[in-house]
Amino acid sequence: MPSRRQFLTTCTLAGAALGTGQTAAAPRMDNLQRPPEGPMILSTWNFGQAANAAAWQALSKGGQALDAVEQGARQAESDADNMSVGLGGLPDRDGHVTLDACIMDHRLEAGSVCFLEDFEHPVSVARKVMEETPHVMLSGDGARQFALEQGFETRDLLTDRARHDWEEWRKEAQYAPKANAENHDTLGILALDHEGRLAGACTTSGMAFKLHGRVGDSPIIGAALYVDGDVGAATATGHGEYVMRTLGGFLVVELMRQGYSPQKACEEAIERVARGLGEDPGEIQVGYLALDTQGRLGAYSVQSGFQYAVKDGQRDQIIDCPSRY
Ligand code: SD4
Repeated sequence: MPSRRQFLTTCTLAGAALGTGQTAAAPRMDNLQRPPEGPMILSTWNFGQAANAAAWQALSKGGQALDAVEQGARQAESDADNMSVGLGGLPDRDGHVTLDACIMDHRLEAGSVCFLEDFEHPVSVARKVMEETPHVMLSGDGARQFALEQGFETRDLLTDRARHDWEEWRKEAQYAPKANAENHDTLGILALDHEGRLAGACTTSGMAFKLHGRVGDSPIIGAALYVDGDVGAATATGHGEYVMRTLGGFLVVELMRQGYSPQKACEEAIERVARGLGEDPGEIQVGYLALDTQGRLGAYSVQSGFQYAVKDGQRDQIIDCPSRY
């Protein structure tokens, strides 16, 4: 398989040979400014604190923001107690643990996998898609084949606990997958490194007991994750259908580009979600996190209960997110 660089070179030569004058888009150049307060890591939910620690360690070992978010996501993926990510994730209604993940850096480079089964670290497969292929997203069997070709090993991710919960659910289930405010634990992680590079990653087993084949927002670039190194980064958690319909990650970053603070950008993006919810959000939950190139952060959710974890040179905290309802 040609690498991304080889593919771009081929396209450039082909464009020139055809006399079209069209060349493939070159990766963007770094246009970095060191963040005044140093590096920062931001993650969804309280378990994000452990992910932040892994990400911080990657930074301290000389890693870049991209390495940090990958390591943070891998930590969550290996945590069998987290029942919405990787190992231990709750299955779909047919008993399959299907994974969605993506990763993106400050130069608009991005990789994603969705509807992938049997790999503990979908985020690392997504990074390989970004770095080793001319594509952004691989799904299902194709993603599996690619992961195997890249040397990833398969593993059964359905733990006894997740199987038990699924079997309990099946006793009552009417086979209508249902989201609720507690049924969310996706990891979205954003990092700003010493040099001012931004990156983000998102990883999940998705909505518990979803229809087989359902893909949520988490692997969709522009939905649960968007990063633009000139502006900022945003990630989402919660009821994916609401994030996908409003392209929340991209929206937050574009609002920051227009001058909104990260906080105001998250609030406006939640407002778009809330438009369809009326006076009562019911069980719908969406939470956004944002981080700009200066290390200013934003966080807002539809309803209370969403927490996020922040780590920088001074803080290592879990914070209750302000909410619309
Ligand atoms: C999804 N957004 O698949 C994910 C679920 C989630 O915290 O965020 N859970 O819809």
